[in-house]
Formats: sequence, structure tokens, C-alpha cells
Amino acid sequence: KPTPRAHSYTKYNTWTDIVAWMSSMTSSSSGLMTKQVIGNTYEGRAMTVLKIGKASSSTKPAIFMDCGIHAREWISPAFCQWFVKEALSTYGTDSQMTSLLDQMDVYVLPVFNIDGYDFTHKSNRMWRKTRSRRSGSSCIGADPNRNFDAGWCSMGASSNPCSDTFCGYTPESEIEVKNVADFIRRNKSTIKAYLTIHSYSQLLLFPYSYTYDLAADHNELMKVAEGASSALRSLYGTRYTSGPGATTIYPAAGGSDDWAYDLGVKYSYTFELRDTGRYGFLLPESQIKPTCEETMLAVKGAVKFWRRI
Ligand code: ING
Ligand code: ZN
Repeated sequence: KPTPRAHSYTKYNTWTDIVAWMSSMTSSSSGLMTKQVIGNTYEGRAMTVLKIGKASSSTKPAIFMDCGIHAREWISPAFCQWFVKEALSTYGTDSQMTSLLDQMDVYVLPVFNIDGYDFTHKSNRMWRKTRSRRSGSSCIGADPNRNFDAGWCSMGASSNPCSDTFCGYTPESEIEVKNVADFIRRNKSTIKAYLTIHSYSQLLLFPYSYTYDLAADHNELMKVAEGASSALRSLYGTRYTSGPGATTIYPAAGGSDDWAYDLGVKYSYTFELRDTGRYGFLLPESQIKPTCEETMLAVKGAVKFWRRI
């Protein structure tokens, strides 16, 4: 058996590379990380959630984080890989990471829309949606971030299967969305925070996107977002804007953060990573490291706040 090359955290890895990486990281984690398949994608790829945390006899609160809900936003899966590496390599030396993983579990889904991600590597770099097909339409896929059951398809989404923001035929019609929603519903009592990583625009968004109404926890959500974005800015001066999705980016129904919030996951955030449009989805690999480093500060800053309350 040939020795696999070391995984690179400063490249945009293929799905095949990420599969091998998940297995080797789990094996070498000394029990700090386990993996579980939460279902298959439309094309049959296994959706794997990594659970990171010190084993405990009592039930621990948890954070759920997904990356790669949109196929072309390559910096997002790169961040999930970076997060896992940092968590495993700094547990026991970094006091913040150690107490986080002692007290909480972090569920990481490195690539949500695997079929779409694979398609962007092989056929069309700018693909956004899933890759599901239906008889009656020659257009492929739905927007997974319009397919959650939160004001579904009421605004900022399209009922045209050919649109890039197609909401799907019904809420959770996309199997990837159903698999994630089922997992979060099953673990609803422990999941305290939901983070979903997108690009680009440098925003830290929170509910709501499907309505202009303010969330019941608006002030607290805003305070955490501002703390996280100031931690992020402290490293390289990268500026983020925080606010509810509807007024900060655009109104859009069926998003995962709104759905998680309405389910009862109070700290529900969408990150829009670098940049603000110079490269957009085609962020150069040279920016993976600085982007991931600063985003780690934002995530750890938010977590620090939650652990005080
Ligand atoms: N942005 C998000 C999108 O799905 C968003 C913005 C966040 C919409 C939360 C709805 C809810 O359009 C990108 N870049 O995908
Ligand atoms: Zn996106």
C-alpha cells in the first residue's frame, strides 16, 4: 500500500482527499474525534460528521458547524478542515481549546453539498446547488440554503428549477438537507449553537433572513457577532459587518440558520468569509491560511462568550 502524501491545509482539496483525511485524522486522534455517517447524498456519497470532544460520562452541550453548503464556495470546506486540525493539534496545549473540548462537543460536517463540490472540481467551477434530478425538468439541483423549512420559498428564492436559488420541490426535498435537519433534530437537546460557513462578502449574519422581523434574541446575537468580528479583525485588520440576514445581505427564505434558530438553537450564525469581491469564489490558495487563522479567532471568540452564559 503506498504511503499517502501529507494532507495540505493550504490547498483546495478534492472530495477524495477529504475522505482519506477524515479517516486518518480520526485514527490518529487518540479518541478525541469520532466520525459518523448521517446519510448519503443524492449521488450516493456518505455524509460524514466528525464529533470532536473529550469523552465524558455526562452529556455535554454541543456546537454544530457545517461547511460547503454551496459547491463553489471553496474556502468554506478549507476552513472546516483547518478547524479540525487546530482542534486536534492544540487540545492539551491551548487552554481555550482544551477547556472548549473538555466541556463541549463540536460536530463538524466538512462538506455539506458533496455532489456539488465534486462537480465544481470536475466540470463547472461556478456550480452552487445540489445535483438532484427530477422527471419533468432538465435543470439539475436545488439551492440547499433555500430548501430548509423556514418561511420556505416565500422570498429571495425561486420556484424555477433552472434558477441558482431554486428552493426545491418541497422543504427538505434535497436529501442532504433532510440528513442534516434530521441529525440536528435528533440532537436538539444538546446542540446550543449552529454555525454555517459560506463565502464571500465578509459578513457575520444571524436570523432572520426570511422576514424583516427581529429575532427575539436580536441584541444578544448582535453582541456575540460584534465580539467575534472584532476578534477576527485583530489579526489582519479584515473588516466584517454583522447583522440579521434580511437587512445585511438580502431577504432569503429557507436558510439553514433561520431554520436552526426556529428549532430552538439560539446561537445560529452564517459566516460569509473572504473576500469582498476582488476574487469572490475564486479566492487564491495563498489566502486560505490567513482567512482560516482569522476565522478561528472569530469562532473561538464566540465560543468564549457562550461558555460564560
Ligand atoms: N450567501 C447566503 C445565501 O444562501 C444567506 C446568504 C444566509 C441566505 C442565511 C439565507 C440565510 O445566499 C451565500 N453566499 O451563499
Ligand atoms: Zn453560500
